[in-house]
Amino acid sequence: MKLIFAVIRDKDANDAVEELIERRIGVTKLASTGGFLRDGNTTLMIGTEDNRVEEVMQALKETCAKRSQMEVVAPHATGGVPVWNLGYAPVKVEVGGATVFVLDVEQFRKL
Ligand code: 2BA
Repeated sequence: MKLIFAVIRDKDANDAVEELIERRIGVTKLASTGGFLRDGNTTLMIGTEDNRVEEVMQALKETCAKRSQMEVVAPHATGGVPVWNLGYAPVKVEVGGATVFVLDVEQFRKL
């Protein structure tokens, strides 16, 4: 058995959990904070059979992989300076990504 820790973006967490639950893979969602940015992120704790690790990776890739997406930048994102032309301009930003650790589980018991 393996225990997988996946550090993902908060925004991707619901999709990732739904995808795992749909595949009948157990998951616990933990609120976490990145040491570098000191910003909130989500850590998923996933216990699964060895032969399903790749399926978990696939589920995480589908829901959390790094991708570019168009986002509308609100005026405050310009640093408080009103920029009429840029106020609500859609810009391409990179979102998502997952940092994944796979550990061997010595014992798994439910007491
Ligand atoms: P990522 O490398 O994608 O890491 C995203 C989050 O994953 C990290 O958030 C942290 O919560 C977790 N993580 C990454 N590597 C880990 C590890 N070896 N052990 C445990 N947890 C780990 P943050 O620490 O807030 O980092 C956010 C992003 O800042 C990182 O994205 C990376 O692009 C950048 N970064 C992190 N440390 C850096 C450093 N020393 N210098 C420059 N950039 C750094």
